[in-house]
Parts: sequence; C-alpha cells; structure tokens
Amino acid sequence: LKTSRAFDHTTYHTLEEIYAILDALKSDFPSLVTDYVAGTTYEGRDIRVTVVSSDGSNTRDVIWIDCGIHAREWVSPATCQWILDQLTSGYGSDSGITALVDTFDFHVMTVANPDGYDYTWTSDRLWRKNRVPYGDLGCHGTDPNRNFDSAFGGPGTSDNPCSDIYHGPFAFSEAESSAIRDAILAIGSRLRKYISIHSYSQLWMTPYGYDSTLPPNYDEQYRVAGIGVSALTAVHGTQFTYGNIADVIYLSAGCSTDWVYDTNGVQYGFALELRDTGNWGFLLPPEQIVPTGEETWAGIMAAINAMQ
Ligand code: ING
Ligand code: ZN
Repeated sequence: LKTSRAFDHTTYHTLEEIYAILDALKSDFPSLVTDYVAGTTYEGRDIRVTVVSSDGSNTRDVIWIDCGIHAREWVSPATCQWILDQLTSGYGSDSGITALVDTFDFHVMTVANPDGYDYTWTSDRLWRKNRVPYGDLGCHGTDPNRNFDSAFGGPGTSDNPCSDIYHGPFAFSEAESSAIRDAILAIGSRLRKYISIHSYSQLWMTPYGYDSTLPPNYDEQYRVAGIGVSALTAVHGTQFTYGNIADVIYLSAGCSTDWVYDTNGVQYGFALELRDTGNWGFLLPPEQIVPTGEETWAGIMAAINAMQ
C-alpha cells in the first residue's frame, strides 16, 4: 500500500491536523499540488481547496470533490485525504492514476464545514451544521447543504434555526455554500464532474433532490453511477444503492449537487453516502477508513473513466 508521508489513515484527525497534512502534501509534491482558500467561515477559519494538476496550466477539465459539508460525517474528510494520497503517491507509479492526473485537474475541498468539524471534536460529536448563531432561542447553525440556490426553502428544509436542516435566512447566506459556489463559478466550463461526499447509508446519488423530476440526461448519469457502484462493490463487497436523490434518500431542496448541476452545464453531479448502513453510522470505526477509501476511490475512478 503506497502512501505519501503526509498522511495517516489509521485514525481520524482534528481540523488542525488535517490542515497540517495538506500543507505537508504541498511541500512534498511542489510540482503537483497547489491550493487556494475558497472562503472564510463565521469563526474565521479558511475553507481550503487542494489542487492536483500535473501541468499547472489551469486549462484542463476539472473533477471536483468536496467532503465534510456536514460536520459529524468524519469518514468523508478521511476519504478526501485518501483520495489526495492516491492522486499524489500514485502519479507516475500507477498507470490508471497517472492517466487520470494527466487528463484532469482535481480540486478537492477536504473539509467544507471547518467550524462544524472542529465543534464535533471539542463539544458535540454529532453536530451537523455550521456554527452561525440564528434566531432568538440561542440556536446555532445553518445546514450548508440546504443553503444553495436550488429551489431554496423547498421540500426537505426547515425555516427553524434550531432544526438540523435549517436552510438559513437566504440562499448563499453562509460562507460554506458561498465558498463552493465561488470555486465552482471560477472553474466555470472546465468542470466535468461534481462529487459531494457524505456519510452514511451507502448510496450513489444523482440530481435532483429538490423534486422527483428526472433531469434530461438522467439515463447517462444513472449509467455512470452504476459503473461507479460496480467498481466500488468489487473491492470489498460493500453494497450501494444508486439513483436520483429524491427517490433514493429524500427530498432536499437547496443542496449543492442540484445547484452545480443546474447552473454550470456540468453533465455529472453526484452525491455519495459512504459506509455504513447504520450499525456505526456517523461513528464509523477508524479501522474502516482505509477500506472505505479504497472502495470509494475505485468507484470514483471508474465513474470518471466511464464519462462520455
Ligand atoms: N444526507 C444528505 C443530506 O444533506 C443529500 C443527503 C446529499 C441530500 C446530497 C441532497 C444532496 O441530508 C446526509 N447524511 O447528510
Ligand atoms: Zn451529509
């Protein structure tokens, strides 16, 4: 198992540790890895994007992957770390990874909700949202994945600031959703595939979440999702269900995948729910970081190679 020295996949990491790992990755691979800050949170933390590019020209098509939009879903940032490790340690030694990195730029947002993530380490392991105070009841947090301008305020959202699916006062009121929006708009027509990684439930989902209508190229997205799931299952036998968000999980207006899909002409918008199906749930043991990373990355690679 080849890995870059920056990483340690045997355990979950604090935000501070993750940011140190991302810094070390940049200095270990100066010609392959750069980064940028996509936004700053309410509590003043950077929202970082790591770019893996073998030519640095900023002209190649882009694969976007974000992790940790929800704070308690710890295996999601761990999987973005696994993916960054594969992209860097595999470049020049693994032919499949080398071919991908010579074709695409990868933009990886490892912790999309750093305030919330930090809060799950210090105060409440099961916190989901960001940490902005709202309302008269002393409640905190907007759900960043209900704050995008895709049927904002529609089904599967709440206008109660104390709810775990509070949509916020207006679309893009939050730093976390705005950071993804701004980064995606800057990538523009170079964006080939958007992938947002959550846990748990073992699902590979496509638009839409805001209603049950299927987008024009649903069949194509469903085909590619199926190829991803087959490759994922082949690694450790983990079963995934796939299909549109509204049918496979529930209606959820204002989610990132729908906004990116509708706004940017990108043909592939995926949202993944990683292990498990509820036995451990958000508290997935650290021993499962590596197998989860292995199967998820195999699925994503297959789904990239299957794009038309
Ligand atoms: N589930 C997701 C949620 O935001 C989801 C499901 C993903 C909906 C992507 C829409 C888009 O509710 C979890 N566990 O967060
Ligand atoms: Zn989530």
